[in-house]
Amino acid sequence: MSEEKNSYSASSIQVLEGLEAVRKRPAMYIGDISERGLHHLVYEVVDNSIDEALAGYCKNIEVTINENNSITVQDDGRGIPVDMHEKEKRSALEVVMTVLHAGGKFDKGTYKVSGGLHGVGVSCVNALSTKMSVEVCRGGKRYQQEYSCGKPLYSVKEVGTADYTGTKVTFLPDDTIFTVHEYKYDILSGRLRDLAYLNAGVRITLTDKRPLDDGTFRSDVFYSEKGLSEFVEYLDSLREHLIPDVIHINTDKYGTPVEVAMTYNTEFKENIHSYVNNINTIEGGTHVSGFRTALTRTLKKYADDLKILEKEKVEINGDDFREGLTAVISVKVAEPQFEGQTKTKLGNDEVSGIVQQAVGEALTNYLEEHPKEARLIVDKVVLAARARIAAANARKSVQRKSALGGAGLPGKLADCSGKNPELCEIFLVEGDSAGGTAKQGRNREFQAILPLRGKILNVEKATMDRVLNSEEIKNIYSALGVTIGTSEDSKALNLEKLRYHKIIIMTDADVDGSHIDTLILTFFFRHMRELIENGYVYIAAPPLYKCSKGKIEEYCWTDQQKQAFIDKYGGGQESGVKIQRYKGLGEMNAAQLKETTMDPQYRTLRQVHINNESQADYTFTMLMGDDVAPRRQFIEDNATYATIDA
Ligand code: 28G
Repeated sequence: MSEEKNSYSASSIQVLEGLEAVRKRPAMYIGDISERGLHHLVYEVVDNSIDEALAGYCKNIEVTINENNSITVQDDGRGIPVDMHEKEKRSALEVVMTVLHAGGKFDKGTYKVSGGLHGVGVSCVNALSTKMSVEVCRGGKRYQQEYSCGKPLYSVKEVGTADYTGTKVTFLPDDTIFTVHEYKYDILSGRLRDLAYLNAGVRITLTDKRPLDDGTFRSDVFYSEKGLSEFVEYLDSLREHLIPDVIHINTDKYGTPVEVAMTYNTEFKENIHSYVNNINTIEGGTHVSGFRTALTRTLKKYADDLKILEKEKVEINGDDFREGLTAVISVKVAEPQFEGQTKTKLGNDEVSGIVQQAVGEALTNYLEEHPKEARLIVDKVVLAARARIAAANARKSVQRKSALGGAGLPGKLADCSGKNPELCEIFLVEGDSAGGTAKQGRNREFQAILPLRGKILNVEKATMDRVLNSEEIKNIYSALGVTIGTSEDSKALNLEKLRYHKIIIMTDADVDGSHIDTLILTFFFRHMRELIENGYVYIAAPPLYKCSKGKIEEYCWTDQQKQAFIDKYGGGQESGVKIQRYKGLGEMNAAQLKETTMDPQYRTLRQVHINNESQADYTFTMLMGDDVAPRRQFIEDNATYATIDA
């Protein structure tokens, strides 16, 4: 055997072993094999195009969801090189598509700035796809290669000519590996919108080839000329502005690109979204702490110099500077260290000072050049400090009262007898009457019931002291055992005190029920986000129908299930079977509620995830805000999720 042949077979064996490893333990490479992992495949491929855009060669990226749930990504970059790879004895294209970590994170001089959280590359997507094909246009020619489960079906071949350049990849995820097979347009659009804002000047098109009910197709173009300042404008577009401008910082400090955009609205929450190499760092990290330090110091110094705080006689802390703040921080770090539970917290110490310096300088300039806006911001900070002191007093009075009332559990809570939080569940139930039924239907050893009086406070517009003083919200957080943290520098919940590891929202399957769901979720998202991030929050799924024929009874959760019952037992005729439509939890007796919705053996729970932080921020603002028109639009767009009984 020749030397060449030898090294070829050696590397091809390595490739096969690599692909096999990915297929054996997919979660190790892409996080999980459910909805998230399925969508992650798209991000891995798009990241390649983004890298090509950041290198300055690609302006347009088109993402298509095909009718069979395969995905096509096309870019107008230089096209992946197809020449022979010296060491590997095959086309560079084949190497990129089949070798684990091909292309590496660090080519000399440049670094791979994008790269999904897992940054595993397109070869992993290939390994997890039953079918994949790549087409490259380069040097006037068109090349192609196809694969099955990552294995090439033939060597890279020339298939024609082309008067443009670029790369096009189509893949069909392996449905024996993934537990979810349908792509969700909204999940992809959320990430692609973020990417367009984070990478100004790149046009990203998303098209869904699966027809809607009316025969039309969804499509969006995401394009931002100005980048993060437009991102912040978008995030605050439904909020009332405190200042008209977005402060935009775009610089390079000691070789680290730093981009920050910020503004203030008239609300009371802090909305900081941070990214490292285009990855959303939901746990923050050194770039965020550098930003906070700069914000606090610069604003404090400005207010001190004008002796405003002295005159107002108020003690300011770090939180006060961030009420009503909306900011996006994006840094590109050559060797990012990701820490934290979900590996989305930047650990590189040097980044803190870099961001601090960049933001400090730019903000100082802004305040000096805009005295009117500066005054509005400082006044808002003073207002925030006063509200915080009022909230602290409110909390003290809550604590005092609960100290008097023994364990401090709300009177309406029917607690469980078990004490191990990992095994315990709490149902937040709409209304006292359903609460009563749930109490009878529960397993009192590990299931607690907290009935809620209808619609809870809309926290979206409320100050902290109003939130803390709301009776229903007090009941929720005292039953859970966690306090809403407002201590300096840490809004972290005391999760070790959490009394239940499953918090289950159980409401009627109607419009009011879903409104209550969104009110409770808004409260968790804005004030107890870690509960969602740690996977503790669920929504119960009561059935919509009970279908029966003689002694045969079946519960149905969808219209399709109902139709299947009718087809099977009624010969397709609804006159032949009995169908009971459940309009509310109250229509079920305790035994029915138990066996359909509460008993772990039979129920299905929907776990609540935050797919995309910026998208969730925008959506909650929209759903809970004053403006009715976009809310109606949202409900129309999502009508399939909320089947409304006429
Ligand atoms: C459409 C779906 C995903 C891509 C390129 C372009 C180049 C490239 C990609 O190089 C790394 C570096 C040079 C071999 C780079 C083209 C330099 C010159 C490229 C994509 C290994 C790969 N000309 N476009 N990779 N090279 N788009 N889109 O994958 O030595 S990947």
